[in-house]
Amino acid sequence: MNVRIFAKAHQTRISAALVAAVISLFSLAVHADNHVKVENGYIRATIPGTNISSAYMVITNHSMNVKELIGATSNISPRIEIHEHQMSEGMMKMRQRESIVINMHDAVTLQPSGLHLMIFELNKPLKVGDNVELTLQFKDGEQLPISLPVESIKRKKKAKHAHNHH
Ligand SMILES: [Cu+2]
Repeated sequence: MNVRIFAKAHQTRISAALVAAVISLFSLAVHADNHVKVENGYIRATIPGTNISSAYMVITNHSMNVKELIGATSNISPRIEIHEHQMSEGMMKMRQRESIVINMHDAVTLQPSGLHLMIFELNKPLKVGDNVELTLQFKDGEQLPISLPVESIKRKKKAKHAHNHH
């Protein structure tokens, strides 16, 4: 009799802990909603005599929705486009894209020879060590401000290496 009562009390305590765990998981999920994370970002230093650059980064969608990147804005340039390098008839060609779709819990990598943000008409040269503020624009209206370090073209190899380990 005593044993049975003890067992029942114990069981009640477990289910209360379980409910608390479920509640905290649920609030974590709500908190993560609309959360897009940008990592490993950088922007290329300008080559003397040019006024263009490109930006690279890994964008991860931790939100509960499909996110669609439709562009970026910055006070360093009036014109930033989404570009993609593609092999076509044995030639590497660059074309503009309307957007990049990032599925739920998925990530896209903007990298040399792939997807990138192409920055035209820079109003000043970008030097290694500078930081550039960009705002990513999403189709659902979200605006995500990011800060990217300016890095030399040599970063290319390093980024590829890091990606292989991912
Ligand atoms: Cu481009």
